[in-house]
Amino acid sequence: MAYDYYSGGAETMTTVALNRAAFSRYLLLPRMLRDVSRVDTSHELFGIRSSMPVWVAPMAMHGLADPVGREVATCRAAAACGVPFTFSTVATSSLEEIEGTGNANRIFQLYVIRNRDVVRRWVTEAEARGFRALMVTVDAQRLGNREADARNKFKLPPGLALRNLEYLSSGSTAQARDAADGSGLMALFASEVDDSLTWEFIPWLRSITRLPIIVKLAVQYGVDGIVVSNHGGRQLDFAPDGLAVLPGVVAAVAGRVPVLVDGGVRRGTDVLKALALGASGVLLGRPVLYGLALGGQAGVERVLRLLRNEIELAMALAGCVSLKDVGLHLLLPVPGSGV
Ligand code: FMN
Repeated sequence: MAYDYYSGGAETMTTVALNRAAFSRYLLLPRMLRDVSRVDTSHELFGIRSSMPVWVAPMAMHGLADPVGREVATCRAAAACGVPFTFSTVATSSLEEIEGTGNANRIFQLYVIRNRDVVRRWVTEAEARGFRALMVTVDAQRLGNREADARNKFKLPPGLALRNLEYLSSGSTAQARDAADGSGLMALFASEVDDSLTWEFIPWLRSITRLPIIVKLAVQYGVDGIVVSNHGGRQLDFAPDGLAVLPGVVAAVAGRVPVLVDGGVRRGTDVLKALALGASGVLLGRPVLYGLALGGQAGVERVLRLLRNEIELAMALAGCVSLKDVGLHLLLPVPGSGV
């Protein structure tokens, strides 16, 4: 049940496959005879520093991978590797526990539920507890049709709770645990998440917080950053992969705010390609959960270190000394791949 939930996506899973395939549309053209004895992978966005141009993506329910460590273990691993951690609304740890991890670079991901008093409470509390930014997810007013979860009657195992949703009096955590049939998560989304949400929400959010607002897409509503994402292929099946639309988004944004991208990033070369196409950074999803399932905090640290080493080596081999050297000149579109 947990593996299907983590690895799966919507319906035919075409978008899940596209996310990986996208990176194969580009080859890398290295530059030679550059002094790469010291390669600097360090990165900063919104004042949030990272040891590499990668943040941990918001992902629900880390307790399915590591029932003891949960998001706390992931957040600690990210801290040990100098990587920012995004904490999902649908987490199995509390805001207080995450504050206690010692990771100074924490972002709170917001699913907008109908109950705006609780939304306000999350935002205020995240700000008070030292979270550095808000990431508003706007592609999940309804949950995608994840058929494996419905078949498995996906539910939250005993001993875990959706701590942020405990602020609701409606017993939503119980709903995720006890859906009569079908996916418990689907039942929870249908009852709590605001499917009437529009852009008018953004100015409201701006009025209640000083934190940077990142939308996981809209400069005109006063956001501070954008994540180009298809939710790891878990929402609209046949949504395009991030790389396909990234150059258009970057051109439209024209440098006004940073543009991140996610989906299918697995290798250091993937990160280079995303940056070369104009991304300001990438989010890393499933590999983090797989590391957590296999080795708890140490497993997540290993995943992040492997990726950082790959980025560093790829930069050296491509002749890039710092992230500023990564650009479109490195890319050779594969002939016939449509780019
Ligand atoms: N995105 C959110 O904004 N909020 C979530 O709670 C959330 N939960 C997720 C749970 C799982 C198991 C996975 C795999 C993804 C989830 N996502 C969520 C999407 C990720 O933030 C991210 O966009 C995606 O996983 C990136 O693709 P990748 O897994 O191929 O790296």
